[in-house]
Amino acid sequence: MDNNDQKFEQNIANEIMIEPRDDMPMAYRKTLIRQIGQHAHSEVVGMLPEGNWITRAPTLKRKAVLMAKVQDEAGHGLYLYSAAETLGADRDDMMDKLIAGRMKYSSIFNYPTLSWADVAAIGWLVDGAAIVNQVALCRTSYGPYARAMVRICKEESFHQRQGFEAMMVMAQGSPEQKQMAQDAVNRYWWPALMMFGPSDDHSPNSAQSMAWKIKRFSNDELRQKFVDNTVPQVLHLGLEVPDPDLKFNQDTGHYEYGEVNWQELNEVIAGRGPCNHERIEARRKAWEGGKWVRDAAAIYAKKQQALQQSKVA
Ligand code: FAQ
Repeated sequence: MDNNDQKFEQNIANEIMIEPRDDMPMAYRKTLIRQIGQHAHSEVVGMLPEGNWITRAPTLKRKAVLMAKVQDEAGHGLYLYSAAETLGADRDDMMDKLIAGRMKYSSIFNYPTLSWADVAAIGWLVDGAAIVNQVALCRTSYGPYARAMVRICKEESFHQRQGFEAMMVMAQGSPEQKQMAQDAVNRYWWPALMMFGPSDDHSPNSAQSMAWKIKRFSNDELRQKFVDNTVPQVLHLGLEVPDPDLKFNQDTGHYEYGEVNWQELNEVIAGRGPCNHERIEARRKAWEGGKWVRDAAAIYAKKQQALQQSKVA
Protein backbone atom coordinates (compact mmCIF):
# COMPACT_ATOMS: atom_id res chain seq x y z
CA MET A 1 0.00 0.00 0.00
CA ASP A 2 1.56 3.34 -1.01
CA ASN A 3 1.18 6.65 0.86
CA ASN A 4 -1.86 7.74 -1.15
CA ASP A 5 -3.68 4.48 -0.46
CA GLN A 6 -2.81 4.77 3.23
CA LYS A 7 -4.15 8.31 3.43
CA PHE A 8 -7.35 7.19 1.65
CA GLU A 9 -7.85 4.28 4.06
CA GLN A 10 -7.20 6.57 7.05
CA ASN A 11 -9.75 9.09 5.81
CA ILE A 12 -12.33 6.34 5.36
CA ALA A 13 -11.61 4.98 8.85
CA ASN A 14 -11.81 8.48 10.39
CA GLU A 15 -15.05 9.39 8.61
CA ILE A 16 -13.35 12.13 6.59
CA MET A 17 -15.17 12.52 3.29
CA ILE A 18 -13.31 11.86 0.08
CA GLU A 19 -13.40 14.88 -2.24
CA PRO A 20 -12.91 15.07 -6.03
CA ARG A 21 -9.26 16.20 -5.90
CA ASP A 22 -8.23 13.58 -3.33
CA ASP A 23 -6.31 10.53 -4.40
CA MET A 24 -8.51 7.47 -4.41
CA PRO A 25 -8.12 3.88 -5.61
CA MET A 26 -9.26 3.37 -9.17
CA ALA A 27 -11.72 0.69 -8.05
CA TYR A 28 -13.38 3.12 -5.59
CA ARG A 29 -13.75 5.68 -8.40
CA LYS A 30 -15.17 3.04 -10.75
CA THR A 31 -17.68 1.78 -8.20
CA LEU A 32 -18.88 5.29 -7.50
CA ILE A 33 -19.27 6.12 -11.19
CA ARG A 34 -21.25 2.90 -11.58
CA GLN A 35 -23.56 3.55 -8.64
CA ILE A 36 -23.98 7.32 -9.08
CA GLY A 37 -24.44 6.91 -12.84
CA GLN A 38 -27.12 4.25 -12.33
CA HIS A 39 -28.74 6.40 -9.71
CA ALA A 40 -28.80 9.42 -12.07
CA HIS A 41 -30.29 7.31 -14.86
CA SER A 42 -32.95 6.03 -12.44
CA GLU A 43 -34.05 9.55 -11.59
CA VAL A 44 -34.38 10.49 -15.24
CA VAL A 45 -36.00 7.25 -16.45
CA GLY A 46 -38.16 7.51 -13.32
CA MET A 47 -39.83 10.58 -14.80
CA LEU A 48 -41.48 8.44 -17.48
CA PRO A 49 -44.06 6.30 -15.63
CA GLU A 50 -45.45 9.30 -13.75
CA GLY A 51 -44.97 11.77 -16.61
CA ASN A 52 -47.34 9.51 -18.52
CA TRP A 53 -50.16 10.77 -16.24
CA ILE A 54 -49.57 14.53 -16.30
CA THR A 55 -52.18 15.05 -19.01
CA ARG A 56 -54.62 12.75 -17.22
CA ALA A 57 -54.28 13.87 -13.59
CA PRO A 58 -57.76 13.97 -12.03
CA THR A 59 -57.68 17.62 -10.87
CA LEU A 60 -55.72 20.80 -11.51
CA LYS A 61 -54.14 20.50 -8.05
CA ARG A 62 -52.97 16.95 -8.70
CA LYS A 63 -51.60 17.99 -12.10
CA ALA A 64 -49.60 20.88 -10.59
CA VAL A 65 -48.19 18.65 -7.84
CA LEU A 66 -47.29 15.90 -10.31
CA MET A 67 -45.58 18.32 -12.68
CA ALA A 68 -43.52 19.71 -9.81
CA LYS A 69 -42.57 16.19 -8.70
CA VAL A 70 -41.54 15.03 -12.16
CA GLN A 71 -39.50 18.21 -12.59
CA ASP A 72 -37.79 17.54 -9.24
CA GLU A 73 -36.74 14.09 -10.49
CA ALA A 74 -35.07 15.73 -13.50
CA GLY A 75 -33.20 18.00 -11.08
CA HIS A 76 -32.08 14.98 -9.04
CA GLY A 77 -30.73 13.41 -12.21
CA LEU A 78 -28.76 16.58 -12.93
CA TYR A 79 -27.19 16.75 -9.44
CA LEU A 80 -26.19 13.12 -9.78
CA TYR A 81 -24.76 13.39 -13.29
CA SER A 82 -22.73 16.33 -12.00
CA ALA A 83 -21.53 14.27 -9.03
CA ALA A 84 -20.43 11.51 -11.44
CA GLU A 85 -18.63 14.12 -13.56
CA THR A 86 -16.53 15.15 -10.54
CA LEU A 87 -15.08 11.63 -10.76
CA GLY A 88 -14.14 12.05 -14.41
CA ALA A 89 -17.22 10.43 -15.94
CA ASP A 90 -18.48 11.92 -19.18
CA ARG A 91 -22.20 12.66 -19.38
CA ASP A 92 -22.55 11.89 -23.09
CA ASP A 93 -20.79 8.59 -22.54
CA MET A 94 -23.13 7.70 -19.65
CA MET A 95 -26.16 8.50 -21.83
CA ASP A 96 -24.81 6.44 -24.71
CA LYS A 97 -24.27 3.51 -22.36
CA LEU A 98 -27.80 3.81 -20.95
CA ILE A 99 -29.32 3.81 -24.42
CA ALA A 100 -27.14 0.90 -25.53
CA GLY A 101 -28.24 -1.10 -22.45
CA ARG A 102 -24.71 -1.08 -21.00
CA MET A 103 -25.64 0.92 -17.89
CA LYS A 104 -28.43 0.03 -15.51
CA TYR A 105 -31.23 2.00 -13.90
CA SER A 106 -33.65 0.99 -11.17
CA SER A 107 -35.83 -2.01 -11.97
CA ILE A 108 -38.90 -0.26 -10.57
CA PHE A 109 -39.28 2.06 -13.55
CA ASN A 110 -39.86 -0.85 -15.90
CA TYR A 111 -43.38 -1.35 -14.57
CA PRO A 112 -46.36 0.38 -16.19
CA THR A 113 -48.66 2.91 -14.51
CA LEU A 114 -52.03 1.43 -15.39
CA SER A 115 -54.23 3.74 -13.30
CA TRP A 116 -54.04 7.03 -11.39
CA ALA A 117 -53.64 4.97 -8.20
CA ASP A 118 -50.31 3.69 -9.57
CA VAL A 119 -49.07 7.28 -9.63
CA ALA A 120 -50.03 7.62 -5.96
CA ALA A 121 -48.33 4.28 -5.24
CA ILE A 122 -45.13 5.45 -6.90
CA GLY A 123 -45.06 8.62 -4.78
CA TRP A 124 -45.80 6.74 -1.59
CA LEU A 125 -44.03 3.38 -2.01
CA VAL A 126 -41.31 4.08 -4.58
CA ASP A 127 -40.25 7.44 -3.17
CA GLY A 128 -40.65 5.89 0.29
CA ALA A 129 -38.21 3.12 -0.64
CA ALA A 130 -35.89 5.62 -2.32
CA ILE A 131 -35.81 7.71 0.89
CA VAL A 132 -34.85 4.74 3.07
CA ASN A 133 -31.94 4.04 0.72
CA GLN A 134 -30.97 7.68 0.22
CA VAL A 135 -31.06 8.82 3.86
CA ALA A 136 -28.29 6.27 4.41
CA LEU A 137 -26.44 7.69 1.40
CA CYS A 138 -26.38 11.18 2.98
CA ARG A 139 -23.46 9.72 4.98
CA THR A 140 -21.77 8.02 2.06
CA SER A 141 -18.01 8.51 1.95
CA TYR A 142 -17.79 10.55 -1.28
CA GLY A 143 -18.53 14.23 -0.57
CA PRO A 144 -20.36 15.35 -3.73
CA TYR A 145 -22.64 12.27 -3.63
CA ALA A 146 -23.43 12.74 0.07
CA ARG A 147 -24.24 16.43 -0.39
CA ALA A 148 -26.46 15.78 -3.42
CA MET A 149 -28.34 13.22 -1.31
CA VAL A 150 -29.12 15.70 1.47
CA ARG A 151 -30.93 17.95 -0.97
CA ILE A 152 -32.58 15.09 -2.83
CA CYS A 153 -33.93 13.56 0.38
CA LYS A 154 -35.70 16.80 1.32
CA GLU A 155 -37.55 16.77 -1.99
CA GLU A 156 -38.26 13.04 -1.87
CA SER A 157 -39.96 13.53 1.50
CA PHE A 158 -42.46 15.87 -0.11
CA HIS A 159 -42.95 13.32 -2.91
CA GLN A 160 -43.64 10.57 -0.43
CA ARG A 161 -46.14 12.66 1.53
CA GLN A 162 -48.06 13.71 -1.57
CA GLY A 163 -48.22 10.08 -2.73
CA PHE A 164 -49.50 8.92 0.65
CA GLU A 165 -52.10 11.69 0.71
CA ALA A 166 -53.30 10.85 -2.82
CA MET A 167 -53.55 7.21 -1.80
CA MET A 168 -55.43 8.09 1.38
CA VAL A 169 -58.04 10.04 -0.58
CA MET A 170 -58.60 7.02 -2.79
CA ALA A 171 -58.60 4.54 0.08
CA GLN A 172 -61.30 6.62 1.79
CA GLY A 173 -63.31 7.09 -1.41
CA SER A 174 -65.93 4.94 -3.14
CA PRO A 175 -65.56 1.12 -3.10
CA GLU A 176 -64.25 1.36 -6.69
CA GLN A 177 -61.61 3.92 -5.67
CA LYS A 178 -60.58 1.80 -2.69
CA GLN A 179 -60.22 -1.18 -5.01
CA MET A 180 -58.03 0.90 -7.36
CA ALA A 181 -55.83 1.79 -4.39
CA GLN A 182 -55.55 -1.87 -3.35
CA ASP A 183 -54.77 -2.96 -6.93
CA ALA A 184 -51.95 -0.40 -7.09
CA VAL A 185 -50.51 -1.68 -3.78
CA ASN A 186 -50.76 -5.22 -5.14
CA ARG A 187 -48.84 -4.17 -8.27
CA TYR A 188 -46.17 -2.04 -6.61
CA TRP A 189 -45.48 -3.70 -3.25
CA TRP A 190 -43.10 -6.40 -4.44
CA PRO A 191 -41.33 -4.32 -7.10
CA ALA A 192 -40.73 -1.67 -4.37
CA LEU A 193 -39.04 -4.34 -2.22
CA MET A 194 -36.90 -5.29 -5.21
CA MET A 195 -35.54 -1.74 -5.46
CA PHE A 196 -33.14 -2.55 -2.61
CA GLY A 197 -31.31 -5.02 -4.82
CA PRO A 198 -30.52 -8.71 -4.46
CA SER A 199 -30.40 -10.36 -1.03
CA ASP A 200 -27.13 -9.85 0.84
CA ASP A 201 -25.79 -13.29 -0.02
CA HIS A 202 -26.28 -12.54 -3.74
CA SER A 203 -25.03 -8.95 -3.79
CA PRO A 204 -21.55 -8.99 -5.36
CA ASN A 205 -20.78 -5.31 -4.73
CA SER A 206 -21.95 -4.94 -1.14
CA ALA A 207 -18.93 -6.12 0.87
CA GLN A 208 -16.48 -3.75 -0.82
CA SER A 209 -18.96 -0.86 -0.92
CA MET A 210 -19.62 -1.30 2.81
CA ALA A 211 -15.88 -1.42 3.54
CA TRP A 212 -15.44 1.87 1.64
CA LYS A 213 -18.50 3.27 3.44
CA ILE A 214 -20.20 4.01 0.13
CA LYS A 215 -23.01 1.85 1.47
CA ARG A 216 -23.76 2.18 5.20
CA PHE A 217 -26.36 -0.58 5.36
CA SER A 218 -26.79 -3.79 3.40
CA ASN A 219 -29.57 -4.33 0.86
CA ASP A 220 -31.52 -6.58 3.26
CA GLU A 221 -31.13 -4.19 6.19
CA LEU A 222 -32.62 -1.34 4.16
CA ARG A 223 -35.38 -3.57 2.76
CA GLN A 224 -36.33 -4.54 6.33
CA LYS A 225 -36.39 -0.88 7.38
CA PHE A 226 -38.74 -0.10 4.49
CA VAL A 227 -41.08 -2.98 5.38
CA ASP A 228 -41.13 -1.94 9.06
CA ASN A 229 -41.88 1.68 8.13
CA THR A 230 -44.48 0.95 5.50
CA VAL A 231 -46.65 -1.95 6.71
CA PRO A 232 -48.26 0.24 9.44
CA GLN A 233 -49.00 2.86 6.75
CA VAL A 234 -50.74 0.26 4.55
CA LEU A 235 -52.82 -0.86 7.52
CA HIS A 236 -53.62 2.75 8.47
CA LEU A 237 -55.10 3.21 4.99
CA GLY A 238 -57.32 0.17 5.53
CA LEU A 239 -55.51 -1.68 2.75
CA GLU A 240 -53.77 -5.04 2.70
CA VAL A 241 -50.17 -6.01 2.08
CA PRO A 242 -50.16 -8.60 -0.75
CA ASP A 243 -47.99 -11.01 1.21
CA PRO A 244 -49.65 -14.01 2.92
CA ASP A 245 -46.42 -14.70 4.86
CA LEU A 246 -46.20 -11.25 6.44
CA LYS A 247 -46.24 -11.31 10.24
CA PHE A 248 -45.00 -9.16 13.08
CA ASN A 249 -42.37 -10.79 15.24
CA GLN A 250 -42.86 -9.56 18.83
CA ASP A 251 -39.40 -10.70 19.87
CA THR A 252 -37.43 -8.89 17.18
CA GLY A 253 -39.82 -5.98 16.75
CA HIS A 254 -39.69 -6.47 12.97
CA TYR A 255 -42.11 -7.62 10.32
CA GLU A 256 -41.17 -10.91 8.68
CA TYR A 257 -42.05 -11.00 5.00
CA GLY A 258 -42.30 -13.65 2.31
CA GLU A 259 -39.74 -14.53 -0.34
CA VAL A 260 -39.13 -11.86 -2.97
CA ASN A 261 -39.39 -13.18 -6.53
CA TRP A 262 -35.68 -12.87 -7.33
CA GLN A 263 -36.14 -14.36 -10.75
CA GLU A 264 -38.46 -11.50 -11.64
CA LEU A 265 -35.87 -8.96 -10.41
CA ASN A 266 -33.14 -10.64 -12.46
CA GLU A 267 -35.34 -10.64 -15.56
CA VAL A 268 -36.17 -6.95 -15.18
CA ILE A 269 -32.52 -6.03 -14.56
CA ALA A 270 -31.55 -8.06 -17.63
CA GLY A 271 -33.83 -5.88 -19.78
CA ARG A 272 -36.81 -8.21 -19.94
CA GLY A 273 -39.28 -6.35 -17.70
CA PRO A 274 -42.71 -5.16 -18.88
CA CYS A 275 -41.55 -1.70 -20.07
CA ASN A 276 -37.74 -1.87 -20.50
CA HIS A 277 -37.85 -1.43 -24.25
CA GLU A 278 -40.35 1.44 -24.08
CA ARG A 279 -38.32 3.29 -21.42
CA ILE A 280 -35.03 3.09 -23.30
CA GLU A 281 -36.74 4.08 -26.53
CA ALA A 282 -38.20 7.17 -24.82
CA ARG A 283 -34.76 8.14 -23.49
CA ARG A 284 -33.18 7.59 -26.91
CA LYS A 285 -35.74 9.84 -28.57
CA ALA A 286 -35.30 12.55 -25.94
CA TRP A 287 -31.49 12.38 -26.12
CA GLU A 288 -31.41 12.56 -29.91
CA GLY A 289 -34.18 15.16 -30.08
CA GLY A 290 -32.37 17.37 -27.57
CA LYS A 291 -29.06 17.38 -29.44
CA TRP A 292 -29.66 20.75 -31.07
CA VAL A 293 -30.32 22.32 -27.65
CA ARG A 294 -27.10 20.91 -26.21
CA ASP A 295 -25.14 22.04 -29.27
CA ALA A 296 -26.61 25.54 -29.07
CA ALA A 297 -25.88 25.77 -25.33
CA ALA A 298 -22.29 24.63 -25.90
CA ILE A 299 -21.73 27.27 -28.61
CA TYR A 300 -23.27 29.95 -26.38
CA ALA A 301 -21.06 28.94 -23.43
CA LYS A 302 -17.96 29.04 -25.65
CA LYS A 303 -18.86 32.52 -26.92
CA GLN A 304 -19.47 33.77 -23.37
CA GLN A 305 -16.12 32.38 -22.30
CA ALA A 306 -14.34 34.08 -25.20
CA LEU A 307 -16.11 37.35 -24.30
CA GLN A 308 -14.97 37.08 -20.67
CA GLN A 309 -11.41 36.35 -21.74
CA SER A 310 -11.35 39.34 -24.09
CA LYS A 311 -12.56 41.57 -21.21
CA VAL A 312 -9.79 40.28 -18.90
CA ALA A 313 -7.12 40.78 -21.61
N1 FAQ B 1 -32.56 -2.31 -10.30
O1 FAQ B 1 -24.23 -5.95 -5.77
P1 FAQ B 1 -25.53 -5.23 -5.82
C1 FAQ B 1 -35.68 6.78 -7.11
C2 FAQ B 1 -27.84 -4.25 -9.87
S1 FAQ B 1 -34.06 6.47 -7.22
C3 FAQ B 1 -31.59 -2.41 -11.25
O2 FAQ B 1 -26.40 -5.30 -4.62
P2 FAQ B 1 -25.06 -2.41 -5.38
C4 FAQ B 1 -36.16 8.20 -7.07
C5 FAQ B 1 -26.63 -3.51 -9.32
O3 FAQ B 1 -26.54 -2.26 -9.91
C6 FAQ B 1 -33.94 4.71 -7.36
N2 FAQ B 1 -30.36 -2.92 -10.98
O4 FAQ B 1 -25.28 -3.72 -6.27
C7 FAQ B 1 -37.41 8.31 -7.83
C8 FAQ B 1 -25.53 -4.45 -9.69
O5 FAQ B 1 -25.23 -4.35 -11.07
P3 FAQ B 1 -23.74 -4.00 -11.63
C9 FAQ B 1 -32.55 4.35 -7.63
C10 FAQ B 1 -30.13 -3.33 -9.72
O6 FAQ B 1 -24.76 -1.31 -6.30
C11 FAQ B 1 -38.62 7.98 -7.26
C12 FAQ B 1 -26.17 -5.81 -9.52
O7 FAQ B 1 -27.57 -5.61 -9.62
N3 FAQ B 1 -31.79 4.44 -6.43
O8 FAQ B 1 -36.37 5.85 -7.08
C13 FAQ B 1 -31.08 -3.24 -8.71
O9 FAQ B 1 -24.09 -2.68 -4.28
C14 FAQ B 1 -39.81 8.11 -8.01
C15 FAQ B 1 -25.82 -6.46 -8.20
O10 FAQ B 1 -26.39 -5.74 -7.07
C16 FAQ B 1 -30.47 4.21 -6.42
O11 FAQ B 1 -29.87 3.98 -7.45
C17 FAQ B 1 -32.34 -2.70 -9.03
N4 FAQ B 1 -33.32 -2.58 -8.13
O12 FAQ B 1 -26.48 -2.17 -4.69
C18 FAQ B 1 -37.36 8.79 -9.14
C19 FAQ B 1 -29.79 4.31 -5.08
N5 FAQ B 1 -30.55 -3.72 -7.57
O13 FAQ B 1 -23.61 -2.54 -11.53
C20 FAQ B 1 -38.57 8.94 -9.87
C21 FAQ B 1 -28.31 4.16 -5.17
C22 FAQ B 1 -29.30 -4.13 -7.88
O14 FAQ B 1 -22.77 -4.72 -10.75
C23 FAQ B 1 -39.78 8.60 -9.30
N6 FAQ B 1 -27.90 2.82 -5.45
N7 FAQ B 1 -29.06 -3.89 -9.15
O15 FAQ B 1 -23.77 -4.46 -13.05
C24 FAQ B 1 -27.75 1.88 -4.49
O16 FAQ B 1 -27.98 2.11 -3.32
C25 FAQ B 1 -27.22 0.53 -4.92
O17 FAQ B 1 -26.62 0.68 -6.19
C26 FAQ B 1 -28.29 -0.59 -4.95
C27 FAQ B 1 -27.61 -1.89 -5.47
C28 FAQ B 1 -28.81 -0.85 -3.56
C29 FAQ B 1 -29.43 -0.25 -5.89
